[in-house]
Formats: sequence, structure tokens, C-alpha cells
Amino acid sequence: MKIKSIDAFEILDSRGNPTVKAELITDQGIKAAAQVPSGASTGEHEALELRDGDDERYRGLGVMKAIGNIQGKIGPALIGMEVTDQSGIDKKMIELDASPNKSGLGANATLGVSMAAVRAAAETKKTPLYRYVGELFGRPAGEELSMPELMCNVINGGAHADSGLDLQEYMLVPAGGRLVKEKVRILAEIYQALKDRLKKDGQVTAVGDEGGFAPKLKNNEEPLGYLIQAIEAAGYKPGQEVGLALDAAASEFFNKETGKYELKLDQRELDAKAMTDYYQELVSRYPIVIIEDGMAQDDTRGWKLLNNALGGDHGRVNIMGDDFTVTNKKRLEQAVEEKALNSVLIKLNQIGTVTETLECLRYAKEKGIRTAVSHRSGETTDDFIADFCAGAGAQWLKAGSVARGERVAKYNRLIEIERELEMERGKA
Ligand code: 2PG
Ligand code: MG
Repeated sequence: MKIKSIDAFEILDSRGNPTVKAELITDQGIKAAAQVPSGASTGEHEALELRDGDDERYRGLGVMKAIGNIQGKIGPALIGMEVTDQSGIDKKMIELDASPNKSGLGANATLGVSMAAVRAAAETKKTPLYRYVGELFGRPAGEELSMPELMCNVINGGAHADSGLDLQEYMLVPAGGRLVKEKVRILAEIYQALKDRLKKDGQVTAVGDEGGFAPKLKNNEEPLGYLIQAIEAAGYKPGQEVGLALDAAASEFFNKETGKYELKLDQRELDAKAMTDYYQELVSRYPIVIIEDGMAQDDTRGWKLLNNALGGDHGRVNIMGDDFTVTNKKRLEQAVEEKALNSVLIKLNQIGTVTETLECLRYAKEKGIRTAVSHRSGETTDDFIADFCAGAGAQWLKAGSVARGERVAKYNRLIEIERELEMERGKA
């Protein structure tokens, strides 16, 4: 069960930009592939996504250098290794890269190979991908898998749409206690109700990068009112049955020079304290359960203020790091020590290997920090994160809207996993 060959080629992502597809074949002829996603509002401390910078191709966004690194460097180093030795495979790539941020090989090169290896190993062991991920995570054998909750982005702003909204994502979070397939149905019903409502108000209902609507509204609070209306119009109770979540992606509107958060649509410039008050006010009026990247990536003081006001151990709101923590265990450790958050978003391509991502998840679990496994705004139809999320037992899957193929691929796979588990239970 050794790695026989590794290859890669350029494909397109959901924004029409090139990305890496990696392919791995074992000596028993098992072939597995993985496609790499790409962010738009990327954190400054993320692992490096290697782009060619050759203006003659794809406006400089080609990924032939990353592919060259897979073919010329990673492949030769990994061929002959046991495909089930995931930590060994990832360690080899980290050594070969020899940089603190994957700038040697490109995180898009290492991640493609890392995920393809996981898939090939699961197939070799004839075990579902989510089970194998659970094994890699260190779940006790036979432990029951529980399905994650869902974070579904239905109104897009920030770097993901030209709606003019400063806050990047307005999400629906169905309450626990229902099957994933029921939650997906509820989300789809609310999504359609939201569309009706926006149309009625003369808004365009074209969608942004993550499949959410991108209406031109008066201020950053208005979308929340629309979500409440849509939840009710679909026949559900806001708060009790469906909560709300925000991804402010605040680094995108933070002015480093002035130290102020610039909410252009509201014509307001707020320091961290005033920004905290702003969130506090929103939380008092709407059933918000998660605020992701409420503060900028290096504004630790702001994060502490916010976590202290709304999060902490007992707070109602999950104060969730994304650009702040970038799936980097060291950055998460610092944030936890500083009591700057109580939950964390996990994205494989922020760090560049499956093993390091699992380390970060394990650390979070140890410390009682809740976790969400997330897609990127530039996605492919690869549904790896659904298995990854269920296997590692994260609390939420964040996968964008319930429309567009690259988004629904993840929800549909989760429904499939749930069904498989239900059938297993039925058999037992
Ligand atoms: C985020 C992500 C996904 P991007 O900020 O959480 O929604 O966006 O991939 O553009 O960083
Ligand atoms: Mg985010």
C-alpha cells in the first residue's frame, strides 16, 4: 500500500480562477484526487497560496509553479511511502518546504497532496473517509459520530460581493436536535423566502461568491432584519429554531493607521470599544449565536474586549477566530492564553496539511474551544470538508449558501454521511 505516483494539474474554482487538483496512485492501483479551495478575505498569517504571477496566463493567478512543486519535488520525496502514514507524509512535505508558512512549496501544493493521500488511505482500508479522519484525529474506536450544526451564509458582503455591506457574511444557524437533512430543508425554505422578500422590495436577487444574496441595503444592520423576516415567513421561530451568525471579516475594514473600524455604509468609524458596543447592541436585538472575526487579525486587545463582553466560558455568543487564528496552533494557543476567543474556525488551506489541521482541532478540543470546519469563498465541488468535519467531530460545518454546486456539494455529502450512519444504526 505504497504511494506509486503523484501528479497534479490546473482546474478552475468557483470564481473562475485556476486552482490545483492533485492525484495520487498507490501500488495497488487505488487512485484518489483532491481539489484545493482559495480564499478572498485571506488572513495575513495564513500559509502561502503559491500563484505564478505570470501576467500572460490567468492574469497572473496560474498555479503551474505549485503544480511543478508537486511533480518535481513532493512526488519524488513521497513515492514509496506508506499511504496510510499520514503524519509521515505531511512531515516530509513540511521538511521539504522548509519555511514557516509553506512559501517553499505553496500550501496549495502541499494540501492537494495531503488530502489526496487521506482519500487514498481510506480507500485502501476500505473505510469511509469520515471514519478514517476520525481515526487520524484520535477518536476512540467505536465512538459514535455526531453530525455537525450548520452555518449557512445567505447574505454576502465584504470581499465576497459588491453589495456594499461592510460585514462579510450573514448566516443562519438552525438549532440542534434535528437531522442534517431537516436543517438543510429549513435553510432552503428560508433562503427562498428571503429571495421573495428581497424581490418584493425591489432588490436584485443575484448572488455573491458564496451563493448568498447581495442586496444593496442602507446599513450593516438591515440584513439581520431581513433574515428574521425570512425565518418567520418560512414558518420558523427566530432564536428558538434558527439562530443567526455573522462573519464580520473585520480585518477587511480595519484601518491600521487610525486603529478604527470603518463601517462605510453606516458612515461610522469605531474603535475596538465602540465596535464591541455595536455588536452588543446587535446581540441584544437579534438572536446572534456566533460572531466570527469580529475584530481585526492583530487587534488582540479588541478581541479580548469582545470575548469578555459577549463570549468567554459562559457567554451567549461564540466569539470565533478565523483570520485571527488561521488554523495555526501557535496562534490559537496565544489567543486561548489571552482569553481572546471561545471558538475557532478551521480551514485546511490556511495551514496546508491535514495533520497540522488535526493538531489545531485537537488542541481546541483539549481547551474546550468550540470548532467550525469551513469552506473558502473560492471553492470546487470537492466535498472533503464534509467528511473531515464529521470525522473530527467539529461542532459546525460552514459551507456557504444552500445554492450553487460547489456549496451544496458539502451539504449533500453531509446528508449522505448522516444517512449511512442511520442505516448502520438500523442494522445494529
Ligand atoms: C471566511 C471565508 C469563508 P474567504 O472569511 O470565513 O467564508 O472567506 O475564503 O474569502 O477567506
Ligand atoms: Mg471568516
